[in-house]
Amino acid sequence: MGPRIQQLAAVLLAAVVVVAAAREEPRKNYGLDHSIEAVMSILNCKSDALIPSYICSVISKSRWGWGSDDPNDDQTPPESSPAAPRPVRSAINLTKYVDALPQMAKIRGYGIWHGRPVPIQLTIGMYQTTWQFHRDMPPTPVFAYGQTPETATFPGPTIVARHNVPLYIKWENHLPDTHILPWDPTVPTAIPKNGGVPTVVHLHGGAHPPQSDGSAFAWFTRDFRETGPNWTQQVYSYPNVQAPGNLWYHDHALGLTRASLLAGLLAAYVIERPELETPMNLPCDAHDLHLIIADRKFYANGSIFMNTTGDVPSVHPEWQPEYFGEVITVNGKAWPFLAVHRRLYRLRILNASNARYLNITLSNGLPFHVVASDSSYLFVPVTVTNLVLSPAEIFDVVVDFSLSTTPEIEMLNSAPYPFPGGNNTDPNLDGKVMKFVIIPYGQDDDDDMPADTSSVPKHGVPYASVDSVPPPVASRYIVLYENLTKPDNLSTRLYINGLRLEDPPTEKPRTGTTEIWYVINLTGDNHPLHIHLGTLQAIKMQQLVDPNDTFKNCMLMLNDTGRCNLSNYVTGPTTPVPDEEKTWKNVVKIPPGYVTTVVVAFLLVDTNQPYPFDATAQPGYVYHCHILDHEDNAMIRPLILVP
Ligand SMILES: *[C@@H]1O[C@H](CO)[C@@H](O)[C@H](O)[C@H]1NC(C)=O
Ligand SMILES: *[C@@H]1O[C@H](CO)[C@@H](O)[C@H](O)[C@H]1NC(C)=O
Ligand SMILES: *[C@@H]1O[C@H](CO)[C@@H](O)[C@H](O)[C@H]1NC(C)=O
Ligand SMILES: *[C@@H]1O[C@H](CO)[C@@H](O)[C@H](O)[C@H]1NC(C)=O
Ligand SMILES: *[C@@H]1O[C@H](CO)[C@@H](O)[C@H](O)[C@H]1NC(C)=O
Ligand SMILES: *[C@@H]1O[C@H](CO)[C@@H](O)[C@H](O)[C@H]1NC(C)=O
Ligand SMILES: *[C@@H]1O[C@H](CO)[C@@H](O)[C@H](O)[C@H]1NC(C)=O
Ligand SMILES: *[C@@H]1O[C@H](CO)[C@@H](O)[C@H](O)[C@H]1NC(C)=O
Ligand SMILES: *[C@@H]1O[C@H](CO)[C@@H](O)[C@H](O)[C@H]1NC(C)=O
Ligand SMILES: *[C@@H]1O[C@H](CO)[C@@H](O)[C@H](O)[C@H]1NC(C)=O
Ligand SMILES: *[C@@H]1O[C@H](CO)[C@@H](O)[C@H](O)[C@H]1NC(C)=O
Ligand SMILES: CC(=O)N[C@H]1CO[C@H](CO)[C@@H](O)[C@@H]1O
Ligand SMILES: [Cu+2]
Repeated sequence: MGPRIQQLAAVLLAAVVVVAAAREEPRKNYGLDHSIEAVMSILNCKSDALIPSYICSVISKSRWGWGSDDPNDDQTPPESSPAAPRPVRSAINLTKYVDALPQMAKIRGYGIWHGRPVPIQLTIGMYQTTWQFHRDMPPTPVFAYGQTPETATFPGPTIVARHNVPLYIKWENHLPDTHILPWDPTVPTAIPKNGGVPTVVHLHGGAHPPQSDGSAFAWFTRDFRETGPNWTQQVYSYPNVQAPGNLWYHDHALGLTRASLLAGLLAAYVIERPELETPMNLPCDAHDLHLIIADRKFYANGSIFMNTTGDVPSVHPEWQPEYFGEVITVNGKAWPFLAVHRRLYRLRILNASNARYLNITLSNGLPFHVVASDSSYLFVPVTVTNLVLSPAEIFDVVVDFSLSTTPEIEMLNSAPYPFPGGNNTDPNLDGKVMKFVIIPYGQDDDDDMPADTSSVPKHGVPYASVDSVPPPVASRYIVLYENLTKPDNLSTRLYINGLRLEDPPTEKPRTGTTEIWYVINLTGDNHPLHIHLGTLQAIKMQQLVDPNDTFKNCMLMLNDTGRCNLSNYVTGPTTPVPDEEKTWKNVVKIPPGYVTTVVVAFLLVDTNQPYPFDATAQPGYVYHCHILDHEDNAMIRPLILVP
């Protein structure tokens, strides 16, 4: 079958499935905890019923509102420089923990046909709408994913797909003619001739054909009016052939990711495999939650703030190397709270910040039992008291709230920004993430809730180990550079191997093989390395000893690890790879001044089989830094697989 016929077949099949599913009431439960109804249910916790009354009374006492949308009516404290305009809302007095943590709507990414999951096609649109980030803030204009404009949310709906059941999605752009946030035409950017906001969707962590990867050059504007040079098709196909895990989907249009994700084009995607996961007996349904963390800064009128002045405006009038906001949002709410029972919860924590790293802890020291990281389960769960997340990184953890010694628990963040050498978080602002409020025994709003029989599994999956894949067939040096001004050291650009995205591909791995990448970070920042299609795992992190920048300066001139005598400098201490990161990852944190050795697998790691689709087709894939401001300018390179 050609791709077009396959597409048609899928559309027809989807129609059949929809009709069949409508007839098939009540749906069968396959003896799984994850009943389909629960998956489909919209766990929207807006209802006050979830908030015990004593908490509500505490909240109302601490209520603090602006009461005005007037940008000039800014109640921030006086600053040291009174001349500076102060359009930016201070978050200091945005009362924390007054909005309940919502769960985004779940969309089932498969149909049921004679009791079996079957492929369907979904349509998901991108809409401009408004979103209430905090009880006391005016509605904020956002770009959001949803099946309709009314149901579009920040973040968008969670798609729950089934292992080995293809899902087809028609992504529709309903966005206006202009972006709601500033972008910079001097960085490589998709610029349509006739206006409109270029978009293209990438499923982060997905193993899918290149035509469905969301190439930065495959963008399209509203109603497909205009398309980028690599655009081929309206409907994307996601085979879901990989191991089960946590993925996410977000915009990937050339030069616009930092603005479009900031505006709201991001959401979770899960691949489930019940025969493997049900025996793990993890908390499920209402006790299996997504926490999508993202930092934002707002104008006094509630609009998302993004600086319109670049740090070196003579080079890039608007581009800034990193976006940081002091307001931490979780599932689209600023410092929300969640009422929890004394039992186990599964929390799928995604850092969807543009540039902020997180180092999260629970204020009463309660540990996280990490069961998976990014889209892969661990070999065995790992218990930790803090988790360091780069942007785009996911940890899937179980927390046992029955062991809480306090009635309330704050989730705190201590990661300096930029990470690791930057400013410390403010303990009253970005140092806080959200709060868990323990529902006391006997005050249950659902006393008929069955006892908690879930558990932290003893074992994860055998394929998590780096030794489970075939030995590497090639090795490469990947060097991360930053162009800084002299003498101020302001960033004008970041890049990989001295090359641009537009330059011919140099990374051409053979599909079905594994490789070793030595990633050399010659910048001051930690960079989250993300490889489309492939999955990766750090095995060694060794510090460079280069006090006089001899190696760095040589590399800046020659870009040649041999002539610059790399081995003379890789002599520093090694830092162990944290146990909770020893599995197949979609992003690996690359520390500054280190050589990080990474195994990259271009095959299905659970079976060691090649991809059951043509991964060598055009337009290929990319790999890049997942600090979005870096990816846009332009820490991104093509990746072409060869037979
Ligand atoms: C913020 O709230 C605190 C305590 O309620 C108060 O002392 C402070 O003056 C407030 N700051 C502003 C800018 O309103
Ligand atoms: C909010 O204020 C900013 C800065 O003054 C302005 O650019 C933006 O258009 C305003 N947004 C709305 C929705 O009025
Ligand atoms: C915007 O960035 C410029 C350049 O770095 C800086 O001077 C200015 O203070 C920033 N504005 C705000 C409101 O943060
Ligand atoms: C979230 O991700 C951003 C970049 O994508 C990163 O800068 C930030 O540190 C991450 N935060 C956490 C808590 O992991
Ligand atoms: C994260 O925080 C913990 C405890 O707050 C600290 O011990 C650890 O060193 C931090 N990790 C990083 C990488 O900063
Ligand atoms: C770090 O703190 C300094 C001094 O307070 C401030 O000038 C700078 O803007 C801060 N950097 C960031 C990224 O917020
Ligand atoms: C670095 O910046 C300088 C001036 O800002 C520019 O001339 C040079 O081409 C840049 N180099 C790279 C590799 O971007
Ligand atoms: C810029 O970097 C150089 C070399 O690392 C350092 O010597 C200098 O102090 C830095 N300048 C500023 C203004 O930070
Ligand atoms: C820099 O070196 C890498 C190999 O380490 C190579 O692939 C790349 O083409 C080089 N860049 C330039 C600009 O020569
Ligand atoms: C670095 O430079 C200093 C002064 O120029 C010199 O004394 C020292 O030996 C150099 N260190 C190395 C490792 O080259
Ligand atoms: C994809 O777009 C780039 C940039 O315009 C172009 O160089 C390349 O040839 C295109 N590839 C395909 C397969 O269309
Ligand atoms: C800013 C910073 O820390 N840069 C370091 C990155 O790594 C190189 C390693 O050669 C160091 O020399 C730089 O000082
Ligand atoms: Cu980066």
